[in-house]
Amino acid sequence: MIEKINSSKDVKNLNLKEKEELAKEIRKYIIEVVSENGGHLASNLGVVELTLALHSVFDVGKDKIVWDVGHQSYVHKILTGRKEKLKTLRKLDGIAGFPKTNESKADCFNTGHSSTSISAALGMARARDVKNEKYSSIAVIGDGALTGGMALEALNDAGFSKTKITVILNDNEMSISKNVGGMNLLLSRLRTRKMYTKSSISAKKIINKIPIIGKPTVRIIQRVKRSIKQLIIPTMFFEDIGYTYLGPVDGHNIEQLENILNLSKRVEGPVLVHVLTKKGKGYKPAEENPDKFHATSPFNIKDGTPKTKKKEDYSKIFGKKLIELAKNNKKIVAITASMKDGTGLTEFQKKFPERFFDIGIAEQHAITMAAGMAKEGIIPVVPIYSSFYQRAYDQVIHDVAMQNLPVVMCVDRAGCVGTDGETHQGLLDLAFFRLVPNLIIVAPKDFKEFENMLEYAVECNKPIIIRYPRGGESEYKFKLNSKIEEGKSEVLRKGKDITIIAIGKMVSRAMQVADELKKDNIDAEVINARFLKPLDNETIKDSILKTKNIVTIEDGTIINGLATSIKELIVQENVLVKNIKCFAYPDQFIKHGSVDELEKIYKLDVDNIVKTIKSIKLDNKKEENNE
Ligand SMILES: Cc1ncc(C[n+]2csc(CCOP(=O)(O)OP(=O)(O)O)c2C)c(N)n1
Repeated sequence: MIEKINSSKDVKNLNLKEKEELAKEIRKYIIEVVSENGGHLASNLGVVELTLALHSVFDVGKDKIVWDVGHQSYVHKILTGRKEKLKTLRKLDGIAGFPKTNESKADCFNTGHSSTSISAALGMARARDVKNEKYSSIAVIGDGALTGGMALEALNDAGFSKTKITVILNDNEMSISKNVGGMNLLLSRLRTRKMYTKSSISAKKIINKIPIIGKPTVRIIQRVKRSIKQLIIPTMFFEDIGYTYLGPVDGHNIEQLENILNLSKRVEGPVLVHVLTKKGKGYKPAEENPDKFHATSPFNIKDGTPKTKKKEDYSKIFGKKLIELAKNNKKIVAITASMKDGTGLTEFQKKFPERFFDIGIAEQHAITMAAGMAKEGIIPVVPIYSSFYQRAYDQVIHDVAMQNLPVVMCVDRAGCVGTDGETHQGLLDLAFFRLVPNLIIVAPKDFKEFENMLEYAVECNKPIIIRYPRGGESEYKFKLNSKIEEGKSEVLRKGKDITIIAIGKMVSRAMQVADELKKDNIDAEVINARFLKPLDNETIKDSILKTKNIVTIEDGTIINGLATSIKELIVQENVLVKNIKCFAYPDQFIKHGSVDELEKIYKLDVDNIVKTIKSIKLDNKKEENNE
């Protein structure tokens, strides 16, 4: 069946049995691809029937479907001409793991960060009305994403607006881990009303027989539904805030899904369709461990075991060290925005359940709540991925930094993250946090330094950012790990020809580069900056005065990070410099690919850095000869 499918139209032409067969084949295909390439498995397996029904009922392309987060868009990609290309999923120059408007007209809006879909779909619906056009605007949002502030802001606005918009609530009771929060409680009450599903479907059959579709019909539907529901469910939250609520419906029954979606088309104003799905559906290991298979590295299909053994990574080191610190300091608490596993807090929760807070996909709330706790003498530690810290920028400024509150803000997945692509790259945090007064910003060169920094952070009594990369430490083994002191860098290697200043993960690269240069008799001094803020002006200045040649290396954007800090120092201190070369990512959004591939492309690998440095040294020698 899957061979015959190249577009939505092909799906529309299938009968129910064929669609059910297609669903099976799509599942098999997605499992094959993700087992090779890695990616988001469980969420995609959960939306196979829902996606088929959406493509059957709506005119995808003309009608706009916004996929919240977008990690569940593989089925949609298969149905919109990207079936073969799915084999290149998340690979350099291959198709992305999230919707991309430049990949297909069927992807009407880019997503990656949670809880944006209702806002975007409402925007498109309002644009439609302003332009007096006709199309449907649909947001497909998970129950996890519904815990995010943005989603609630948009629900609030859309419900009141009376704008025609469809919100499909894909409820699988899971965020990445088990979903949390009051919204989830509300949904669990709605979920259990199975009786209502049946009666609503039969009510729908009656309504479908009414020939005239228009305002009076819609009003009748809404009145009938409301009166039935008010009897069964005491408070109909969605209805009360302006939606026609349809459902819950079995998200793996294509016929019922098509019926309810067709019904939703006839309702005027905002409508919310509550769809119950199973995360990981159809693949036992994913059904049993939907959290592990939310996003997975390549695995063996037979039993779901990973193809390569996972090594120690920064998140795990973080979790272990935090437990050790928390044992001795009862004031330490951990806060996660729905990323318990990803940030390494699973064990912490088990050890200190009363000091662990999963607050939903709500980074803004996480930070302001942490500020509140810090104000009352608690030491909150908040690990959030770099790109999701973007969400909480104002909270870091307004609630933490401005009040100088000691919140330990751990920026996980900082720097280039690779295959998740541009929405998930953590390349901007050094730049945007550097602007904020009062913040201390540090980045460790290896696990040991990370542990030391964490220890320092919980004791420093100031707002502090610790940024660290995805994955493990580099293979370079450092001999030195001196005590962390505020604003003090670490000179790892003495040299006279050139000063290499690096931060975080790139410090090991600097050492490798220095080793290579030595082979050519270039004697590099290597400084581990440690603190981007406050920068160790004194040590860096002394070194530059000696070598007059500077190289900076960082795992972030070229703007306003380490490179900019050093350039500012040079100007402010009026230091005479012969050469300066800065290695960082350019001022653009960086696509998906492996970290190694991307580092080569952006000339951040050892070979390229060495080549560039050698070229400037040759220039120097020429200059010296001329002199
Ligand atoms: C702002 C932000 N924070 C965190 C994440 C990480 N994240 C990706 S998917 C996800 C859970 C989404 O759950 P849900 O919306 O229910 O979708 P499901 O995967 O269960 O279908 C999280 C926390 C994100 N993408 N964006």
